[in-house]
Amino acid sequence: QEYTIIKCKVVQWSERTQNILSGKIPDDANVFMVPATLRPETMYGQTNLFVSPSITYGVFRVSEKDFFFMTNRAARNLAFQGIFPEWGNFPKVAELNGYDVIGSVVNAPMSQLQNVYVVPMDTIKEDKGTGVVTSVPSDSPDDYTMTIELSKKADYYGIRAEWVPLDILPIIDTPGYGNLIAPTLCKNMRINTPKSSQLPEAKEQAYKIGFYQGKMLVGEFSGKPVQEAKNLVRQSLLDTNDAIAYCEPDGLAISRSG
Ligand code: ZZB
Repeated sequence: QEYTIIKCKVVQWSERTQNILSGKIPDDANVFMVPATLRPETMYGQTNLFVSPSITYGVFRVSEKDFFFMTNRAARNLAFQGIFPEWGNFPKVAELNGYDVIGSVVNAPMSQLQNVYVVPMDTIKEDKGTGVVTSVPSDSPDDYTMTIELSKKADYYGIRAEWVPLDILPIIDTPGYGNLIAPTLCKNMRINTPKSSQLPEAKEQAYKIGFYQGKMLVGEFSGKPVQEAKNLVRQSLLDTNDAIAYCEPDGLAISRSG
């Protein structure tokens, strides 16, 4: 799978994380939380960043001043793709639980909101991508149901309701499903929980319809079909150094040992 890794720079750590990281990274360090996405053209619609409260993440040094927050497994994979200074090495300077970083604020490149809060998502898989997921509730049924869930049960999830924006902005138009395909699909399929067994089907549909019939409504490539805009947005993110390319190995040797 060819993913795009988005560099979401931390602008404010949660208090727990400040304590854990103190002394472990330089004062002027840039730390990026790095979600992996298959849909770079949706980055305009990011509203949150998801981490799993039950996954252990690392902070890895990618250059003197730059650090990435992701799973061990992702760091190991990236170490064989020329992201770290030394081939095969992925120096870890700290370990954090997803739980620790909830409430931190990151910059979400291209997003209409600019800065977004880090919030929990239980269904993140440890063995996929970087273990960090950017939330695009307008176009991802998983993200939409989690957004609603979090805003309804903020206390239960240990967050503040205002961290989760509910004014979901349209970014892609599709015939038949309007400009908010994820909420529309969830409504049509009566999906109302992030644990719904219907979500994979909704996701499949959203991918297909978005890609083959979607048209951009915002950004530099507004008016263009998603099929065209996808690579243009990706290239633009790579050019501004807000993203890096990431190939997920499907061989077991590497991905299993994380
Ligand atoms: C932003 C985005 C916007 C995404 C969208 C999807 C959609 P897949 O399809 O199963 O291969 N993701 C990435 N890593 C993880 C993880 N570790 N656990 C759970 N979800 C993860 O999954 C790829 C997509 O799943 C990625 O692309 C990411 O969310 C999420 F509008 O990034 B995506 C219809 C989907 N739309």
